[in-house]
Amino acid sequence: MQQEETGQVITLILIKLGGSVLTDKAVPFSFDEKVTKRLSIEMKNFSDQIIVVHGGGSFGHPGAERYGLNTDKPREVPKATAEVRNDMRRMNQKIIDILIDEGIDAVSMPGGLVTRYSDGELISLDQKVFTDHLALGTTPVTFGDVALDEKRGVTICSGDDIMYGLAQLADMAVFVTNVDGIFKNGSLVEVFTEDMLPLTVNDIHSKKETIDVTGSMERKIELMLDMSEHCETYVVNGLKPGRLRSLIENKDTLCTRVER
Ligand code: IP8
Repeated sequence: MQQEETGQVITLILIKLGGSVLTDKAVPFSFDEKVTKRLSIEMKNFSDQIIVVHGGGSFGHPGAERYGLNTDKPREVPKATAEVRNDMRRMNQKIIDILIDEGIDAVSMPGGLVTRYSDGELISLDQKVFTDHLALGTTPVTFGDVALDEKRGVTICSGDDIMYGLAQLADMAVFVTNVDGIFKNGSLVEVFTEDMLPLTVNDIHSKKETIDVTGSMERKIELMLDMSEHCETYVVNGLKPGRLRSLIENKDTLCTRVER
């Protein structure tokens, strides 16, 4: 949280637009312009600062899987890096175009250029490049990417890792997904705490037939629990109009808050 000279308090919100909201993960290179546009409208004219993070969806995950980029032995590294980076930049360009059309001064900050990995683990993220762009008044838009890895050559940088790496700066983090929140024993949970783990198969609402190289729902929840020590952390359904906007305006809406 920052205090402006005027005394006004500026908060920073991290918003991750999940790949399953922006694309149909089962159809390579599909992109839902309508949903992206609506979510952009929900994020605009907002008084607090925002960093947008987006996932790979149907652009990033098929290539990442094809070349084993999330394993300790990625294949055809030069070609894989070029292709998957290009696929992610094509997706990012579509999002940036829509955000700018909606009047948001969105600037692209590829995840692979602001992170470093070792053996698949995030070891550093350049927070300053984000705060400097926020200070300019722009809205950084970063995304899952192919990143350098000091042991493997390259690895996948997931949007979730970037969320984690930025959590210390933020007041609130929102994971925008294609489900209403986190479910336990078939019911939506309002506040999800660590003692509710593990989840059962029935609680995991992800389509099994789609590719997601960056892991399980449980891994995501562990990461959200860690993030919740720095900022309020939520999961919300981005396919339901208005929920993201209500959440960032601190109005009541259906979602899950994650709290350690
Ligand atoms: O969808 C993955 O990002 P995520 C990025 O946030 C690639 O896990 C390139 C697969």
